[in-house]
Amino acid sequence: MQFEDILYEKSDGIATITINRPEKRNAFRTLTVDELIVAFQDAWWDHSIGVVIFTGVGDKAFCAGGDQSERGSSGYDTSSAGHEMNVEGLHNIIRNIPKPVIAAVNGFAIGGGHVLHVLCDISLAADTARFGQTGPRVGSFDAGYGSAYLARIVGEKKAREIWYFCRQYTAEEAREMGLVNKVVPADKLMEEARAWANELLQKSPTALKFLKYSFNADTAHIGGISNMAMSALELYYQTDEALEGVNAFNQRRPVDFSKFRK
Ligand code: 2NE
Repeated sequence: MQFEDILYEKSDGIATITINRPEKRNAFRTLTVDELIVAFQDAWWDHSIGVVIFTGVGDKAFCAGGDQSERGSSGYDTSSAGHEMNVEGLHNIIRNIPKPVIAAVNGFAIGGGHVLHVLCDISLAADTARFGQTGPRVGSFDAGYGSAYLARIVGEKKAREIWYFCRQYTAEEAREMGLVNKVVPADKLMEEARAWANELLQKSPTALKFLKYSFNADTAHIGGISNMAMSALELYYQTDEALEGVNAFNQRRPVDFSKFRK
């Protein structure tokens, strides 16, 4: 399989999917999302694969969310894939692939990149990793799994803090709030992820599948909210308010939302 924006390899029962845009802190564009979906689909149907490890290239970032340099008044540029960015499809496949997905968070997990690790079954973090949402600062939001499912994990108060204030949290803080399962030295992260994956490979795949679907069932209603939220986001991206957020980031200037407080 030929990919431009990701790396995909399979060995000894483990599929490793790696976002490969280090110059953009592994931010995803429309093509990246499509390629991730294709790789997850391949891992889904390949019966030699029991676990997926999801990570980013380099030591700076797991994923910095949507590529803001490709965002304009009609949302994310469609030219790299020929259609709108299918973030919802990516969320759904991480949730629904009937095998555990381990996020190996090797650096920044920010914005839509933070949501990706939140959706994984297990999150392991390098001690250098940093976590956070940025939506209200850059004119975006994930009012589907990104908020409602996050609240299931860290609780309502903490989830609201994370989204409203757009702060960054250390790996240790993330572990304390239940957002990651374990923190390890950065140079041991992939070794640790493979050890967790190998442990899972010793377990009954069918039992794991039913457990995953059982855990999912309790939050399945968020899928409906996600449909609404992603549609709302498409409309919001067309507003001057959302454009102020993304333009401020791209122009490296302070953001000013004051005139939109109406
Ligand atoms: C990730 C973070 C915190 C890293 O900061 P730092 O200081 O380590 O690096 P720097 O200098 O900000 O970034 C390095 C290079 O990566 C690019 C930057 O523009 C910069 O490029 P150069 O100036 O070297 O050319 N870069 C980083 N993140 C990018 C991004 N998301 N898109 C395009 N280029 C990016 C810091 O960079 C940061 O805060 N990044 C923005 C995070 C963000 O706001 N992401 C989007 C949130 S919205 C979203 O993801 C989303 C959603 O909410 C709903 C649906 C779909 C997507």
